[in-house]
Amino acid sequence: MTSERQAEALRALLGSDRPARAMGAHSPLSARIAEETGFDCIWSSGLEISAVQAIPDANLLTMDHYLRVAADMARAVNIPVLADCDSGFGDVNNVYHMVEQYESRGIAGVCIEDKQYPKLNSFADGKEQHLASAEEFAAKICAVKAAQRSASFVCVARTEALIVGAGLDEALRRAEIYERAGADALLIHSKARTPEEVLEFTVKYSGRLPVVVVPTSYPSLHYTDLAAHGISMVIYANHGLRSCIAAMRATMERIVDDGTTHFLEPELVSIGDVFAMQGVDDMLRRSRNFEAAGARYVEGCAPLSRPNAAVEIKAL
Ligand code: SPV
Ligand code: MG
Repeated sequence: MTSERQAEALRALLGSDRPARAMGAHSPLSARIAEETGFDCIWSSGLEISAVQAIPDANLLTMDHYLRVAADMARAVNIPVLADCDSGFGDVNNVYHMVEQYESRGIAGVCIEDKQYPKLNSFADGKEQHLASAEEFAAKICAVKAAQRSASFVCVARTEALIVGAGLDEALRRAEIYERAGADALLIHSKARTPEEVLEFTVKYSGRLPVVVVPTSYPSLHYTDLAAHGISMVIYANHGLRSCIAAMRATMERIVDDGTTHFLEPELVSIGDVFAMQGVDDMLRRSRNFEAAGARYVEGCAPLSRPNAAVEIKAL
């Protein structure tokens, strides 16, 4: 699907009367599993992408790295990819360049957050985190809107006001400013252990933008509560990654402890399952068809003009 079609699909999800489910992913494989499971959209997670490189989520990777992974995922699935773009990889010029690149690589929309560059993951303790000024961040939203080619491309504005302890009023003030600046949706992030402050935000927010939440630290929030509070999208930002780590650890520990992989086998997916995820059967069928077509040319039967040959191979 083109970036424009993907963007339209993401917009439709944000405008739908049921909350959309976005799944955090860091590779085409994880994105494909999310799609197969029934998620509506992929969250190209900065935390997951940096974690699989075994480095902190602190803008240590370049934009090109995040872009390549997001684009690889967009190639592998038919659902839209919303890219976590941290604080925009720099200033307004970086944001403008970023949108040109992401949109041209099939990404449906970007999410930028109002922390200063370089950002640090919202859950990292041990360093005080600071907001960019509302003016500076509104300028970045303007840069997104100016750079996008398709009217449907989505800009999610994420406020970290609650994360840095600036309070609900500041979050609401920023939500209003970001909406005026042209954002298409608001992400209200929180690291509270319960959903109260996020739900209070949804009650007090009187704007018209769809609201997006990331219930990592408040997992008790149920899907039905989202709808009741008018929340448009929920992002399960890191659960795929965390389950991979748990599963890999358990598997590797068992191999060392048991001295054999025999007892593990029933718990693992088969190599055939892995091949299916990779599309091995499709590839082999395609190559057999091409080889058969090639052989027919050598045998000299029914030589075809070039356009006919293309049609014949496409139809195989
Ligand atoms: C991410 O998945 O990278 C996010 C969400 O931005 S969080 O880790 O909660 O900041
Ligand atoms: Mg992130």
